[in-house]
Amino acid sequence: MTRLTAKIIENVPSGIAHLNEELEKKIKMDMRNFACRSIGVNAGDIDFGSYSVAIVPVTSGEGIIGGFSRSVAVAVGALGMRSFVTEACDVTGISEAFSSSADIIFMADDERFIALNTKTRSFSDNIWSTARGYVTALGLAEEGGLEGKRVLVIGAGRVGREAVKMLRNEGALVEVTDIIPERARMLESRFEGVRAISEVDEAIRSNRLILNASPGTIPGDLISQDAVISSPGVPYAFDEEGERRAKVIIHDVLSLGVAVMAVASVGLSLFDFSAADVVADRTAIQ
Ligand code: 2YH
Repeated sequence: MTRLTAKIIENVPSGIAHLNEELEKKIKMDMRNFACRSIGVNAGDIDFGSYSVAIVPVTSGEGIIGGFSRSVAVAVGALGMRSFVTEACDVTGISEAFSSSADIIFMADDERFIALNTKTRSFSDNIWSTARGYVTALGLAEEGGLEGKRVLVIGAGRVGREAVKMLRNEGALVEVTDIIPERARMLESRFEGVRAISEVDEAIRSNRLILNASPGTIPGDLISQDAVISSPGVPYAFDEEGERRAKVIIHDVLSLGVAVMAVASVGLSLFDFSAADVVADRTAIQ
């Protein structure tokens, strides 16, 4: 899985207003409504200002990513929740968050990035939330939604696999490709309506709807005119030619996934976004 770097996320805090404007243009709603739509709740049912959200920096593994916690705090704050980064890291940071009566605690190590609701025990995971958000965004950007339409998923890693399942649940026909062909074939054998594709260039040429969950670049001359693309993959995959050809490219490096995590962790969703499912799936496929 791609690890974020300080460089990749450096513009998250200053770019949050622009991201909201882009969402309004591309999917006709702001980030708060987008996050609520992603998990199936009404924005009006959540009193955003009543939530206090702590972000705890975590030093384990490869350690702190410069600007990560602050970027998460800014994205959560943009929803209207009160957010702060704890002064202490790790376990001391969690204790600081609890003693400050935080309702929700965000924290990430090298494997997992989660939000825990301290009051309700609701729990959300960045992998699930990112897939959920980008599938939702694709459906909003495509006129008439995704039902019965063919969608190419590039990358069968953790986000890609979740996205394949969600797209099938939305009634899309899914083509999936990965540099490790076995990963795509595994999804084909597990889910009806999913086809593993080994010829990636041809797959990109012949699909107008694309969910890119890979870290690779996508040459613009492969992208079909009027393509609708939802792209959680980092780094950014597109060149000027691709941007010119595509009708819409929805992409950001952190905030959209965080926004969905925040709303999911409130605990009103009827969705089953159990983190256990994400973990079980990972061990089954790798
Ligand atoms: O970027 C990551 C991992 N690849 C997991 C992401 C799941 N989609 N983790 C962030 C690590 C943050 C660091 N521990 C910090 O600054 O607190």
